[in-house]
Amino acid sequence: MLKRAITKLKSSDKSKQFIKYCLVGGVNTFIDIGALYVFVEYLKIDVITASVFSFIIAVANSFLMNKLWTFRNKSTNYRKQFIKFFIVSVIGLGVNTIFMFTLVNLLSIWYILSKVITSFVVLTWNFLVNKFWTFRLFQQNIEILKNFEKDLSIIVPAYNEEKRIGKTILAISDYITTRKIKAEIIVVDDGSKDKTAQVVNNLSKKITNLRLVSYQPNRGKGFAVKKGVEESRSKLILFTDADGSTPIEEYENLKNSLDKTSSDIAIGSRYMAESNVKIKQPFSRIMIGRVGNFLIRIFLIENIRDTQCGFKLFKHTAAKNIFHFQKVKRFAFDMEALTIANHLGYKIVEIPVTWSDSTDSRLRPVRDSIRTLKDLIFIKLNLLSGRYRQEKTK
Ligand SMILES: Nc1nc2c(ncn2[C@@H]2O[C@H](COP(=O)(O)OP(=O)(O)O)[C@@H](O)[C@H]2O)c(=O)[nH]1
Ligand SMILES: [Mg+2]
Repeated sequence: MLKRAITKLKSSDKSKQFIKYCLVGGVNTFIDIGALYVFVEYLKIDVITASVFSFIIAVANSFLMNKLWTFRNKSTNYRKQFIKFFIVSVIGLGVNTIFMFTLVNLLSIWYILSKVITSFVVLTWNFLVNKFWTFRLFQQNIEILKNFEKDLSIIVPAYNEEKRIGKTILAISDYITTRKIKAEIIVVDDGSKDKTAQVVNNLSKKITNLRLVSYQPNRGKGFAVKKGVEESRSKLILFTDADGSTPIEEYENLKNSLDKTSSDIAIGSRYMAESNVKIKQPFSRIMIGRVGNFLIRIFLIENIRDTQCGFKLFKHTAAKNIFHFQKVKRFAFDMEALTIANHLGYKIVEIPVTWSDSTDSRLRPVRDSIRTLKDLIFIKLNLLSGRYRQEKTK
């Protein structure tokens, strides 16, 4: 019963698309004839040339209407899609001519009936090829939960963190216990050379909702967070650093802002007037961060002051969709996540947080700045070539 209802709903969605496509076709017939009339009568262009121009105008209009309305296609690659659409239209015109010739001249069918049959064939051909080729969207197999096991997953990426992570986990665990939050802590450790895994495993004997995800070899913070998101089965997903630079208490501010502003993502920020930076990062790191933010603003997304703060909260669906497309494995993954979020139309709110920098850092300024710069270009190219284009799963 439910299955049948779903199938019906899906098919009605498809037929809606086809009806829209036919409507666009109708509008275009008017545009085509109207433009032809103007060219011939007012601009005194000969009929054949005018009909080529009017055909191109009609195709251009039909392209835009179908892209933006019928198929709601978000790809920014207009040129490639238009070329495809044009090819389909020209072939359609060819099919139209062949059909008309065959039906009217060879089979002697009344020309109006022939036109009806031909239009139906050509429209269906155009519709299908445009749907599955020109405006193809890659439907992804993303598992989006509707029933959550927990309210919150706290992901802590950790690399060589034996000294810092114990204190951070205890603080998080205390916090969720006193606040009675139904949460789990997921530590993602990849190839640490110290006793990180052992420390976490020991703690997990006392803290039941603590989990360790481990793999080899080391692949960077971005990859670790992605792994954590894949593991999460909670309504909200937070990631935070193992050094506890931002205290877990800030979670509440982020969550409240998510609710208040109906956003999908709340990100901690160190660079807002109300931010409370107790211990600053070293000057060189602040400079790197600032330059990074500046470049991001120019190239990728405006309006975000601090893309790099390691404290970010996502709604389940947003996190699953965004991290599915995540490709950057190292420190630029934040920028990529926010770029994808923006591209998929998720709403981001930036919240001032407390930050006490921990001098020990996994980031190596020169090597990682160069990598980040390279990643920035990689992200922009992905964006332009439509690699983040895929339809999001609801
Ligand atoms: N799993 C994993 N975590 C990482 C990796 N690199 C950094 N991290 C974690 O990312 C967080 C931020 O790193 P940190 O060295 O404090 O960077 P900084 O605060 O930006 O200087 C910490 O929890 C690190 O353990 C990595 O390659 N793998
Ligand atoms: Mg740190």
